[in-house]
Amino acid sequence: IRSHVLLFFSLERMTFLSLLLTENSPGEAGEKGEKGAPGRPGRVGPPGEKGEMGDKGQKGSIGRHGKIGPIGSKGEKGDNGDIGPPGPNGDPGIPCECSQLRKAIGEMDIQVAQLMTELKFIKNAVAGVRETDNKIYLLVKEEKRYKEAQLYCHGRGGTLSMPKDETANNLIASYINQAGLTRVFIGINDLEKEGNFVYSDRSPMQTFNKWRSGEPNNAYDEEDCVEMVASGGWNDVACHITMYFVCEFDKENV
Ligand SMILES: [Ca+2]
Ligand SMILES: [Ca+2]
Repeated sequence: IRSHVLLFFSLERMTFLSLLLTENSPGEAGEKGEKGAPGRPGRVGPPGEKGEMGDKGQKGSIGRHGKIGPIGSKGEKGDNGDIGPPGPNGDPGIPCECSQLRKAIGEMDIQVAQLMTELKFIKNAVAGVRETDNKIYLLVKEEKRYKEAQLYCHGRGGTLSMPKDETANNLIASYINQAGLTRVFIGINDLEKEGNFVYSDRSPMQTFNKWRSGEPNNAYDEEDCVEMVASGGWNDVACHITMYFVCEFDKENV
């Protein structure tokens, strides 16, 4: 600012001196001076009027990804999936002696069954046998058909009882009565030839017999086996019915 003020005053004094020289002694006009230096820039003008709104700018580029949001709430349980495919075969097992064990068990089962049968036989025997000088009689309290009863006695070294005299018949009858029974199979049949009764050892009937009145009658044409009733009497009956029976054993064979 101060340099401008000094310049201003120096310009004013030059103008005043110039005027004094003009009034006092007007000379001839000098030569035209050289062109002066360009003047200072002018003052800043007033702001212009507001222009019209420009065109809309272009769409900006896509912004950055936002931050990851908070964890949502737990969803509901889904349905069961399909059954998967079967898995691969397992490794082979350790070989065992199973077949031998099964065989052993099977044999033991058979032995147990045999022992049970023997036990029944012994129970019968303990219950009391009857004997004569040369025979032993055993009442078997198991209901069997005639042929099964005969097999049972034969399997134990005897036969179905064969009363061949009064003594034997009375003994068997007594045996039945004391056991509270009314009938048992005895070893007499006409299986091979109708009306031709023989003992279970195939020996023929002798003169001795204890047929009840009207027997044997071969009722319904099917009575080929013989029972003894409590009185000691005999009756031919069907072989397929089942009842208790009496075995006899020779003492020599026991
Ligand atoms: Ca008959
Ligand atoms: Ca009869």
